[in-house]
Amino acid sequence: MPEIVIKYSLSSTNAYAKKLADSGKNAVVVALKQTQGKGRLGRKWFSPKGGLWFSVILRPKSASLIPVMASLAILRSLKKLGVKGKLKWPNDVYVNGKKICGILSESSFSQSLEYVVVGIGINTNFPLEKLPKELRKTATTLMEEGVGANNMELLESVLLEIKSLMMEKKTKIIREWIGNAMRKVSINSEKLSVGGLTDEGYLVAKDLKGRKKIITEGDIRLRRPF
Ligand code: BT5
Repeated sequence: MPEIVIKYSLSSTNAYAKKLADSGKNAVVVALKQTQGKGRLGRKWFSPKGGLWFSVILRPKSASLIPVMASLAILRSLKKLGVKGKLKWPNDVYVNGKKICGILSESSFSQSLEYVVVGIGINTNFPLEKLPKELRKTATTLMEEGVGANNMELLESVLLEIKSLMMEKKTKIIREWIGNAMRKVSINSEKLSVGGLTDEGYLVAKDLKGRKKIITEGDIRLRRPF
């Protein structure tokens, strides 16, 4: 196990972990709460006390499937708690159609890849009222799903699963991802069905006419039923 740094409050565990990584350290950074938790594309991640907010410093050869591995590690760990999660590209974890976890992966390159900081936020032990009103229809927490979780045990499980996924074959990882992905989505209002992932972690989808598309960035929305 790497060194685990636990802080009561941080602006963002990713920001703290990046500083450690820049000084050559490897660690897992946990905060009981974050005051400026970060989502992707400059968005906010609300991180009240009770949730599991942490960042892992990794130094892999390639960063491409790291968020995919992280999402699978969470899925496997939730399964051990009897919770069935589903994946939404690029790397959200949903339970009963609502977001329970987000992943923010940030890479640093000099000549080549130096490190990846994978930030993971899992809504565990707090009620939905701790999140802003506008998120209460789209988000859920383990507590809200009637599941009690020990944050440190969940952390240990996710870290062990990431470690084991990093030794697994790409094809196996991609197959597991597809098997757990939500299939019917839309991007920029275009309806698509999810078919798979490329080796780089891009989304392979088909439009309603059966034309294949590779989606490299952006946000997808869910179409119901999933
Ligand atoms: C994410 O971004 O989902 C990545 C979130 C990563 C958070 C972790 S916590 C530890 C580490 N340290 C950090 O500072 N960050 C990482 P994105 O796909 O952009 O989704 C952000 C959107 O999710 C927001 O715009 C809200 O709509 C919604 N959201 C915010 N907080 C939420 C929460 N706690 N639960 C569910 N949805 C939330």
